[in-house]
Amino acid sequence: MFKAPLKIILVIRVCLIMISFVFLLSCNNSKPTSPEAKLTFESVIPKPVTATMTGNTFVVTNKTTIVIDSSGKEIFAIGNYLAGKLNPATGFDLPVSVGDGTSGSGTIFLTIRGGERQWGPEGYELKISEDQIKLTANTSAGLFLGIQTLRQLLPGKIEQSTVAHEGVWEIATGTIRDYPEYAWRGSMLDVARHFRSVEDVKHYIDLISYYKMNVLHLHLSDDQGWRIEIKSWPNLTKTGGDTQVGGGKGGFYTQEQYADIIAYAKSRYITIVPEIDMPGHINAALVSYAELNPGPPINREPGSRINPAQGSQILNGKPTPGLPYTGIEVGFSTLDIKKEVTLKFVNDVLRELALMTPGPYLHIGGDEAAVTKKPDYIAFVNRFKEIVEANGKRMIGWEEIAQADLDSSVTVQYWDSKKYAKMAAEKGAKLIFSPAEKVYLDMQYDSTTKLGLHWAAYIEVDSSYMWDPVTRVEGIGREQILGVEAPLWSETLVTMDDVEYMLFPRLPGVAEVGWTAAKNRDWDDYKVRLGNQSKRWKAMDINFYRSPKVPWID
Ligand code: TNX
Repeated sequence: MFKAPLKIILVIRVCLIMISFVFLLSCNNSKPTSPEAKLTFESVIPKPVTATMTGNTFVVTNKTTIVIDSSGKEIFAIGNYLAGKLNPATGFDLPVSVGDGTSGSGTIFLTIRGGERQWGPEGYELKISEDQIKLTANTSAGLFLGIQTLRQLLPGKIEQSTVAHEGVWEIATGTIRDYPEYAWRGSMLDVARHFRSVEDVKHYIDLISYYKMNVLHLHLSDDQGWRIEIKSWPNLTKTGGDTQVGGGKGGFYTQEQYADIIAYAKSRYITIVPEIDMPGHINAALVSYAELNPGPPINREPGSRINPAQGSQILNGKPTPGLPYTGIEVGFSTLDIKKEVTLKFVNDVLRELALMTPGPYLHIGGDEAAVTKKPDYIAFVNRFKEIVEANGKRMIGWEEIAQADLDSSVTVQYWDSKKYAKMAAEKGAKLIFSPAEKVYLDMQYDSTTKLGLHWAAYIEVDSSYMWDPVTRVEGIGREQILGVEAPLWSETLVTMDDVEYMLFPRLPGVAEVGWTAAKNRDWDDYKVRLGNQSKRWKAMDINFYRSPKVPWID
């Protein structure tokens, strides 16, 4: 009598448990991490300090909301920036609102409260559960950098500028805690040899900020062109801005355009470091003002405009200081320290440059001054330092400035000579590491590369990744190293496609050398993560070199 109902009760019980389990699962929206989302989570570049997965999935849907912890202008801009990165490919219109992060599921919550000291100003934590993503940082810069990681946690198609109809926007759940090894992670763009429009510079800023770089060094003058408006010396751009390598029309930034670039960089937490290259690499200024030329003025009235036809006559000839130059030889021009007008020129240029640059640094070049006498060179650099400081800024120069009287306020950019790098360190200067044979991104990948030069080395993607600032120059300790910078000289780079081809795939590796501690870096691990980036570059329409060293997955 009793036995049958007991069995039935048991079966009913088991059923109930199963039903409630399924119900619980569906309530939780719990979905195990897909292999794709797992791979994506493991492929972040630069590699974060720690990253652990918890096995489930957060899905961005049209119900997802972005919530910020205060109504401050800057944090609101960051919320909108994130929405701007997610909306085009998803086709959603994610709202940004202020809240305390407790408002239900499906939120991406951005907060600058509750961070840890150890993360510093650029660190962040991403806590991803099935129903919320919480991004915490100490500053808005940290939030911005955390968002770059978040972008990389989504499928590569998220970077498309048009709706990806087949897109499923899954993110693996887990926690990422992250902060940089070096404060200076930069790239230099040479806009002197080939000019780039403001829009192109903004695009460059977006490319480098995606990999958490925070400095853009603009090489604004060289023998072939002067690219920044100096109101007290108008011919610098009127005449000196007219040329570029190969004879193209060149160009320059007005002070307003330069301000626009700086504002854009600021919104991406990037500091602009402007460089006026002196006392060598100065031909564009000598062309613009005959009185700046060493010796007697050449063949024309001071300040007169050069006839472009006269310039084209020397296109393929030897460089003649004071005449327009569109070739690629270096080291033939110099300022003359004995002329009074020279110091007026330097004073005016650096004063105007300081006034239009909110960042703390002015770069005075100082490289390859092959026709400047050594005592003059040293006197020049010492004067540059005084003038830069009188204008409230700190001087940076290429490694050769190590020969001058430096102190701990100066930063030296090492590019070739370990001797100069050491000399700079011994004088107490800080160092930025840009070893040409590793991170000169204008160097060819191998002998078949059509663009670029190869005077320093052929640099394949593994070589540009496998080095470390601390072990690079014996005798320079970690505490004197500010960070790393990848220069892109542009003698051979005409279009933005050319620029992208030289940057990718090497740029992310240099960014990782700057961000990720050496003990967490390993080529065999890195190349797999790099191989997972190409889908992103395709979605962004980036032209890149498909290095045979990398297992591309796309
Ligand atoms: C050296 S490195 C230069 C530049 C060239 C570059 C080409 C340095 C400070 N000067 O003037 O553009 O090589 O790779």
